[in-house]
Amino acid sequence: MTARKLAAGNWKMNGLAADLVEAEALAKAFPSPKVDVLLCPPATLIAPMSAKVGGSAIAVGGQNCHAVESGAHTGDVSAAMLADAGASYVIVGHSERRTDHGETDASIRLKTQAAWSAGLVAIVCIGETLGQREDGETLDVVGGQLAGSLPDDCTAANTVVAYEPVWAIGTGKVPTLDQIAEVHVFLRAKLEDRFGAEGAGIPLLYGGSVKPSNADEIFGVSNVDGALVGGASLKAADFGGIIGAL
Ligand code: G2H
Repeated sequence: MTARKLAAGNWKMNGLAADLVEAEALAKAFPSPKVDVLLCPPATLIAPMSAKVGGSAIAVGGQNCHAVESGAHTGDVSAAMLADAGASYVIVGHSERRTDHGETDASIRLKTQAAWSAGLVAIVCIGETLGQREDGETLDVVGGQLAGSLPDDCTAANTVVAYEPVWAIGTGKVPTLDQIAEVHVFLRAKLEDRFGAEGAGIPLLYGGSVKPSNADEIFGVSNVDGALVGGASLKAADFGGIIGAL
C-alpha cells in the first residue's frame, strides 16, 4: 500500500458538454476528498471540465498523448497541450489504444517521458488477455509490459501503474481477489526491484469493471492503491460510491 490513494475515472469516448454536470456534481459532493480523485474526459472536454471543477480537489487528465511536443501529427494532442488545457495526469498505454492504434511498450515509454516533460503524472496501463491468462502467461506478460513501458526515471510522484486485465474491461467480469492480489504483489516487487524506495511508493491501481458494489472488496486487496474506472465513472453517483469505498 502507498500513501497516495487514487480514484481515476476514464470516460473513454463518452461525454458531451452537457455531461459536465456529472463532473460538477462530483466536485460538489467531494470538495476536499480524502483520496486523490481524477476525471479523464475526452480531449474536447478537458478545458471546460477543468473550468467546472476548478476550486475543488478534483484533478483532470487526458486519455492519451503524442510522444513529441508539437509538429506535423494531424489529429494528435501533445502532453503540453493537455497541460495547457488544465490536465495534470494522462493515461498512457490503455489496452484499447494498444489494440486500436498498435501502441507498443516502446511507444508507451516515450509517451510516459513526454508526459513528465509537460509536468503530467503518467498512468501507465498493463494487463493480459484472456488467452494469455488461460495459458498461464499472466505474470510474464504484465512483467514484460511493466519493464518495457516504464522509463528509468519513474518516481512515486510522476508515475501511477494501472493493472487492467483486458478480459475484465467493460465486460462485468472481475478477477477473483486472489488473482488481483497475486498480480499486484508481483508488480510491487518488480517496482521495488527496479526503482527501490520510489518503486515502493508508486500507486498501483486495479481497473476492469470496478463498480460501487465491488469497490470495497477490491480496495481491501493488498497493494491495491485505487482504481481506474471506466463505465462507472460516467455518473457522479456511481463514481462517488467508488470514491467513498477507497
Ligand atoms: C478499464 C476500465 C477503465 P471499465 O478499461 O480504464 O473500464 O471500468 O468500464 O471496465
